[in-house]
Amino acid sequence: MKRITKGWEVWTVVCLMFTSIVFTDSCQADWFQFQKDKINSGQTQDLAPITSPYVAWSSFTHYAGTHGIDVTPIIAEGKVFTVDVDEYAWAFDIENGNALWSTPLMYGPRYNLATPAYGEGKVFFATSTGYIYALNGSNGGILWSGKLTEGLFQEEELTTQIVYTEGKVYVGSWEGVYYCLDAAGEGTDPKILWEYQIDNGGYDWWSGPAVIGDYILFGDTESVIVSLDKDTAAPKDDLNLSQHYGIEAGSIRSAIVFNSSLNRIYLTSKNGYVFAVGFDSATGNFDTSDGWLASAGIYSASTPAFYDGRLFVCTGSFCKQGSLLCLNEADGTLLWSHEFGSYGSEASPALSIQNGEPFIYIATDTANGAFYCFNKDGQMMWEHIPDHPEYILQGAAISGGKVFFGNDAGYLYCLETAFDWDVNCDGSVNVLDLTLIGQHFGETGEPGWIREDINDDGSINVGDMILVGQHWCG
Ligand SMILES: [Ca+2]
Ligand SMILES: [Ca+2]
Repeated sequence: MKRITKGWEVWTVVCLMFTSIVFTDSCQADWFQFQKDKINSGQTQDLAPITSPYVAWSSFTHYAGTHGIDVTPIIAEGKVFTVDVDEYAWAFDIENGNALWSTPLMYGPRYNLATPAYGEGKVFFATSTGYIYALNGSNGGILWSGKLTEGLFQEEELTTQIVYTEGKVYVGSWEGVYYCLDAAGEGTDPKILWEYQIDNGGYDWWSGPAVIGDYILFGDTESVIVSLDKDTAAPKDDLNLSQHYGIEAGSIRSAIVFNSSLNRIYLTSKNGYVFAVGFDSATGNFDTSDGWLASAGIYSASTPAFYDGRLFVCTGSFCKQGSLLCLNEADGTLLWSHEFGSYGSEASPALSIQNGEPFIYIATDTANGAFYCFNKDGQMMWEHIPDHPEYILQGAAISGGKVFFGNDAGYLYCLETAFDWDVNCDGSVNVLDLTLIGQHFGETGEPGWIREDINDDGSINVGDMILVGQHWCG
């Protein structure tokens, strides 16, 4: 008790001396669409928390039955955009989570799986009722909109993520049509530039496109991937993965990611396979003499992400046990896996590259769905279960030291690294942190062995309390 009293005296002095907090902004890049860009790279050089995450902000959208937010957030204009179960489109201030606008898309409620995309000041949304919308990113006003699909019920769904690039918007439907639209629209209507229709099968959830050079690539429910001219839809090449590899690949629920150094694409299929296939971005042709096939063991809907010879991918779902896998990018052999237990993850890994090392961000699809950071060797850096726990169907967006995700409770979360002096990682520097130091006052150990040793000198003492005082925010 005496030690705590001593600490309080010191705190009183330093509190009078220091009244302001200094924050340093880290570099902030945008995350315009699913897995960040038109090739679904899923990686950024921006920082993200690798230790001590805290909820910088959380914002509620809507919740209905068992669903809330089922798409990955996207980042542009200093805003975080998402769409919820009631088909409300939202923009939140990236710094504080304040709702800047929300726009009811007219034909909800149905839960949406199409991650929106941003381009030229517009946010493009596709819905499970088959409508496409372009909203003004500044105020949420609907610039143009219209229905694309013709079927009913599930046949009505626009099912894939949206990709925007160079004035064009791409999206696919359950009933088997891929669309290319003019981002400018036609008055208040959509302007379709081309449609590509298949006779058998359709486009499964999340089987979004990649635009690589002059070509657009995507996979279908019959395990066929195609390469088309992105401007005309003229077919360039196709590959039936089941036939080529002599397997039952199943429907493709993955987008395609491109490694421009190796001239390879990666994707997964529903029956638990991971594919690496050579792709010549100059000619638009697949090169089946390059690449490999790996078994992921169980269902996957995850779009892989890669960095420096390692490929990361998730398996499982709310009802299927699954893992985070790391494969050798050279030959598809398993380097490590982290098992989740009776459930898995349908997230696509998002990577933050820090000092040349990838950190992997994913979430789990279970009732207490958690958000995770792993390092490249499979060590779990942290696990965060939201204060409104629910299933987390999708992955994350990363920007400027923050990581963003939504869950089925209808909450959008922003996690950031807690400052060293925020001992209990609650986002405030106050009496609670000072109390924790007081409880360990006088203890010694390895430098920084507990968070209370803020100055990493191996002793819990006045020096640590001064740091709290210097950053006091009440
Ligand atoms: Ca605190
Ligand atoms: Ca210390």
